[in-house]
Amino acid sequence: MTTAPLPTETAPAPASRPRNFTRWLSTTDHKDIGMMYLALGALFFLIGGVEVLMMRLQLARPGNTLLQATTYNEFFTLHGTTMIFLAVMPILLGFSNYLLPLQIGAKDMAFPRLNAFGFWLTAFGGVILYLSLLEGPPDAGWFAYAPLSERPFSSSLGTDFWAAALLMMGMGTTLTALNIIITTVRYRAVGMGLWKMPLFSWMVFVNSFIIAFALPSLSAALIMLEVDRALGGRFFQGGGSPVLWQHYFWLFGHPEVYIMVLPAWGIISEVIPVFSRKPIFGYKFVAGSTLAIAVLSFAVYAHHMFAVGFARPVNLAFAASTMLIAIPTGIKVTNWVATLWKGSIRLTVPMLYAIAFIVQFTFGGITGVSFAVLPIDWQLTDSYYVVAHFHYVLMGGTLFALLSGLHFYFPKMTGRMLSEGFGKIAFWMITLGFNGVFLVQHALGMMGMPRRVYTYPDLPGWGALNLFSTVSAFVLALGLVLTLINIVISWRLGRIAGDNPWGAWTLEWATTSPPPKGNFVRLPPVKSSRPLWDLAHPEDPDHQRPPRHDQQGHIRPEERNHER
Ligand code: HEM
Ligand SMILES: [Cu+2]
Repeated sequence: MTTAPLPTETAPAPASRPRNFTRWLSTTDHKDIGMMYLALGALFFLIGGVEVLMMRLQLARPGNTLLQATTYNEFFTLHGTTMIFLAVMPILLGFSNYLLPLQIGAKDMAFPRLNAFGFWLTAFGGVILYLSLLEGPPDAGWFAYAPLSERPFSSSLGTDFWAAALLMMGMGTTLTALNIIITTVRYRAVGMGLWKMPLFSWMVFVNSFIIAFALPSLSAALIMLEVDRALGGRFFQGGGSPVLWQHYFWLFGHPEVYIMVLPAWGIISEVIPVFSRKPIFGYKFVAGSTLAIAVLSFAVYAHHMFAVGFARPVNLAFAASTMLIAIPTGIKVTNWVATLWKGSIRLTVPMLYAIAFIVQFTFGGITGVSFAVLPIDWQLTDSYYVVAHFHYVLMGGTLFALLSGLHFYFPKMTGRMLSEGFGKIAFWMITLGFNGVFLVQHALGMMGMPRRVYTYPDLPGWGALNLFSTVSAFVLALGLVLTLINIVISWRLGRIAGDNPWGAWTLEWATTSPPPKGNFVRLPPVKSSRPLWDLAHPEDPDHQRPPRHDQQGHIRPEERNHER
């Protein structure tokens, strides 16, 4: 194994960190904004977590009376909305903001002030959502189906706050996406073609197009809903069509799943090669399949609506597209596993999270495809099987990838290493806790337990499985608290990281940790997708390697086991 030496002269000490609170308010540095997104996401993750622990306590035994029905409705609405829009989205925008300019060798985003504006819109969206507590929180679920979300059935102002919050956050996210697109197109380092971009940047780039095309559908739906609610309009009520809401919502809602998962895939595609000491297997396939997914993510949206009762050809079309999207997704999983294959694997904490990601995400993907089989969907829709499925994708998938990224990039962001020992204990608690919470919910769903119920009767097995799920949730929560403690302590006392502690190959590791304002003192030349490898191995650079396969398509013998 070879570890790349540090390729740059050491840059001067970073002078760009805001030192006091008011500077945080006015900063336009992409790294500061990235950190603020991460902090915002962590804060709301905590809030969404407390909400869900209350829900799990209520569900711990049959006939429990800790929460009332209405309170439970408010909690799951706030939990779902918070986790998606205020925890996961800000965290992935935080990584995108922090890393994209560094990975492509840029000084900052194309429009730094717009970038800051996007952040503050998101933050104020969060404030508005929680201001609803004063007026009665929203209670129509995170997808706010009409007519439940219309005035006659949801008369408090909560749903109006909810809609206003989502509109504001949507605007912020869209502006950020446009900024990312322009930054990527205009500010890549000399020599970095689109197909040489690090995979995280590549996926964030593609993701920004999904954002730009998906969010308008949500915004339109929200405005129509407000016309109904505030002005007595009839889009989704009184002769309008409640199903219209579902079309608008899921035309945003399914791409949203990929909006959350693409950056996660990007992180995994950075972490796996570094800790296998091999280049990613099939770079072009990993990158290219992302494009297929971007298109298909819109084409599958009505698989959330099979229970509506479409005509048969419509059902078939959406079932088929849903099965189809498993192909480019499967390509990615195959490429990650092939990268692990015969690599010299280092089981660091980021790598552990990445491996858990692959297993759990694949599992969640398979239960997802099972819904494309219509009779299965009709049987299991709105049951705990669905809750189990989407938590495997969103938490076992996305959130585990974000935790992988956190442990991988913490040294770059703070200059210090997280404790590996602490990290491993937390990893096992989080992984066992997570699987404990959600694995049994597949069984509960198949036994007939509906979702969104605040309590349930004492049917055989229901009480025991729910109790197991609740206890596991606390193990999981404890693991997350340990992670937080690890962050706080290591930030002050952790081992000094240096520029490139993991021996990685992309440009963000070619500058100091944390990077100075303007990011780089001098950029190394970029000729392949692994510039730091090329720099460290002038005798064997990526861009001069003969193809790995001979003319018959077999891997050449000297390529087998070759560490690149
Ligand atoms: C900390 C671990 C978590 C636990 C224990 C948990 C548990 C739950 C529970 C019990 C429900 C209510 C199910 C129902 O009554 O239908 C729920 C709903 C939901 N959760 Fe989580 N969750 C967790 C993390 C997350 C994360 C990380 C996300 C997203 C990224 C998320 C997204 C959602 C969504 C979208 C809903 C649906 C809300 C709705 O029905 O409107 N959860 N979760
Ligand atoms: Cu979907």
